[in-house]
Formats: sequence, structure tokens, C-alpha cells
Amino acid sequence: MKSITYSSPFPSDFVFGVAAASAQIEGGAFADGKGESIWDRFARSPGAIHGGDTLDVACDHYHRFDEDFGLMASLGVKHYRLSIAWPRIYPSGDGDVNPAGLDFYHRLFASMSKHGIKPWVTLFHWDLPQALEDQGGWTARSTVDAFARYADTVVKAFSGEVKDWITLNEIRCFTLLAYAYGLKAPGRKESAAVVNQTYHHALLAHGHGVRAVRMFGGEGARVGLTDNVDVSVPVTETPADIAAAKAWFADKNLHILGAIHGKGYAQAYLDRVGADAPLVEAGDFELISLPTDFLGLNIYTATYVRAGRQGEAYEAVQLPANYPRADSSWLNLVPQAIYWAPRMCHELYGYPSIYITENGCGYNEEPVVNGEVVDLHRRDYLRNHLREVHRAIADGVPIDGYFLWSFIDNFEWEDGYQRRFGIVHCDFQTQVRTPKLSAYYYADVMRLRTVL
Ligand code: BGP
Repeated sequence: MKSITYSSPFPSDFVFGVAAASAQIEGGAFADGKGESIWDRFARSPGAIHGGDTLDVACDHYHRFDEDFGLMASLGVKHYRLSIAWPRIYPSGDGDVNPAGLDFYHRLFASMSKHGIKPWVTLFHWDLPQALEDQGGWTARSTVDAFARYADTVVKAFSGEVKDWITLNEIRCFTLLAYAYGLKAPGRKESAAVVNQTYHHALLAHGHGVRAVRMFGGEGARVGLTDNVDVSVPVTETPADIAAAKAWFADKNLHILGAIHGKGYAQAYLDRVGADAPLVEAGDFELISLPTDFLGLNIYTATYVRAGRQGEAYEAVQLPANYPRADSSWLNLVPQAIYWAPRMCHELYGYPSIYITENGCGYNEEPVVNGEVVDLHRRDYLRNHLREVHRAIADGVPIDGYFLWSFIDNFEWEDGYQRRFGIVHCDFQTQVRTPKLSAYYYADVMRLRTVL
């Protein structure tokens, strides 16, 4: 166990970075042959997105990436997690490659390199080509085959520029929230059986991402999944509540991390889904359970759990109405989430290396006053979470890096541009960027490698 106190620095090789995703910041939605994504389509369906916002321009990063990397570098950012837009590479999902799409990312990586910033690349962060959705999207196994070809193409093309790969971002969000609840693109409300099948296809796509990096990533390439685990926090850090929180965590994550590590669906999961279980073909779990190099965790919030008062293994606690939260209704402020999620993943599944691939908070309008955005609420959120990361490392949890969501205010999916997660303010009318107080705070944290 490493002995570190709050005032001592993070380990010298600890990675501090910022994160964003193609669909949310790039804009250039139809530039240079890019195909339509399910989000481009969904944004045009009335009532789907707050304010009827679209992704057409977003932060115009497509045309301003060099300026953005200059700003990142000026804040001392050395690691940036981004995603590649599948419809830029394969406008119709499969079929012919669009050379202009590959060229865009070559230029983007060259600019990052010029500014001394290392890329961490997510292959899929939700912008599925609409043409694939028209053939069933994630409900169809053919989407997995198309993803396999896309992953091969991308890893081959960028193996010289990228060494750290993330297969998928947050399986629950592009399956459950998109195909069961209709909240995210493509906005469908399917049966439990269909939704369970989308989970299975996503797991297969993850396996193909790992395979592609092993086959074509070149020397030193590493790969992992980014999952938004359902997080539990013990109400009190007593052995009984910790055991209860851990049992809850294992149950809620059975169908994703449990399946990957169990090399198959657990009986408890199969009992739970019954006749709605996904169809599994021979060899699927050999692919799904290919070993990875790290686990990425996106941590925002958690459920409080305690030992069941009637003797049950666990009991989730309902939050009181006045529990503090960000402006995103789901984002209750529970900093211990970032301590317990990595610890449980390490203890339950044995991950030797964990990166926090997203952590941040969304608030509505944050005005620029006299050239400044005083987002002390975000500084406080970051500080509280970084302290918990530090505590986890001190307790022997192998957290090797932290990526803040997000570098810049962007298109926050169904919340449109109303919800701001950036440490850099974006004026979406003028495209002026203004680093917020939290950006200068985080710059100091990165520079001094200490929670300040
Ligand atoms: C995560 C996504 C990010 C980002 C963030 C903020 O789920 O990976 O892309 O959007 O959440 O959440 P939201 O936009 O849903 O409020």
C-alpha cells in the first residue's frame, strides 16, 4: 500500500487530462463527405433535444482544433481523450472509406503532437452512422460486423499516432437509454429482449475493438473499455455497509463487466432476464473476454447503499429532495463515487489499471462577467472528487489517470447547449472561448500534481 496524504503529490506517472467526444464538439456535421449520424437525425426530431439544438456547428472544433489545442497547451494539458466520428470514416457505416475523414484526423493528431498533447482515442462515442441504424442499428448483429471493419480501418490508419485506445463509451447509454427509454438517439422504445440483445452486440463490438488493437495497433498499443458502471457508495464506511454496497455493485454490473469477466453471462443474470436473454453464438465470449490493458470509468454520481434492515444483502437509500445536485437532474453530488467505483472494480474483477476517463458536472448558464467565469461550484466538485481519487490511490487502488469532462462546453446530447460541463466557456454565437476559474484551478492541479 502506498502512503500518500492529501498534501502529497499524485504519483509521478499519474495522467491528468481532459475529455470530449466528436459529435459533441466537432460540428462540420456534413463537411468533407461525412455521413449522417443517428444524432444528426435525432436532433431533427421535434422535442428530442432541449431547445431544438443540433450538432451542426457545436464548438466548430472541426475548423478550430489547432486553436483549441493551443489553448489546452497553454493550460498545461498533456493528455486529451477524444473520439473518432464513425460517419466521417464510413459515411454509410460500411462500404467505402472516406479519405477526407481519415485526413481530418491525421491533421488533428499532427496538431496535437505540435502542441505536446497525447491522444487517448475512443472508437465509438455514440455517433452511429444513420445508414446502419436504418438496418437495425445496435439491435442487428450486422452492426457488429460493420464496427469490426471500422475498428480495423481506424486502428491501422492511426497506429503511428495513437497508442491508447478505448473501444466504446458507456454501453448503457447507447443501448438502454437509446433503445429502451428513447432518451438518446435513435430514440427507440424496444422490448427487454431487444434491449438485452443490444447489450450483447455492444459487448461483441468491444471485443472487436480489442482484437483490432492487438492485430493492428503496433508496438506499445493499449486498449480498454470505458464503462459507466452503476456506482454504489456505502452510507457509512463500516464493514456491513461496505459489503452491502459491494453486493449491490456486483449485481447491477453483472450484464457488462460481470459478463466480460465471467467469460459468459452469470446464472443470476440469466435467471433475472429469463426468456428475454440475448442470443449468444459460439465463440462470442472468447471475443468479449479478450484481456484488456486497463478499465476506463466515467464517474459522475452514485447510489447510497447500506446493509438491508430486514436482513437483505443490501438496501438502496432514497435521497431526500434537498440533497445537493448539479443542474443535471441525475447528477447528485457524491464525491465518494470516484473512490468506491474503482475500488470495487479492482476488488471484484481484478483490474490492474484503472483510468477515470470522465468526471465533471453540468450547470446551466454560467455568465462571462468582466472576461471571467467564476464557477466555484465546479472547482468545488473537482476538488472533492480529486481528493477521493487521491484517497483511493493511498488505499492501494490502481488508478493511473484522471480525465476531466469536459474541456469545453459542448453539445450535451438531449440537453443541447443549455447544460455546460466545460472548464472552458464556449459562446456558441461567436465561438469565443473563455477559460473558467475551474480551468485555472485544474491547470494548477496538473502543474503541481497535488489536490489544491
Ligand atoms: C457521459 C458522456 C459524455 C457527457 C457526459 C455528461 O455520459 O459520456 O459524452 O455527455 O456524460 O452527461 P450528459 O450530457 O448526459 O448530461
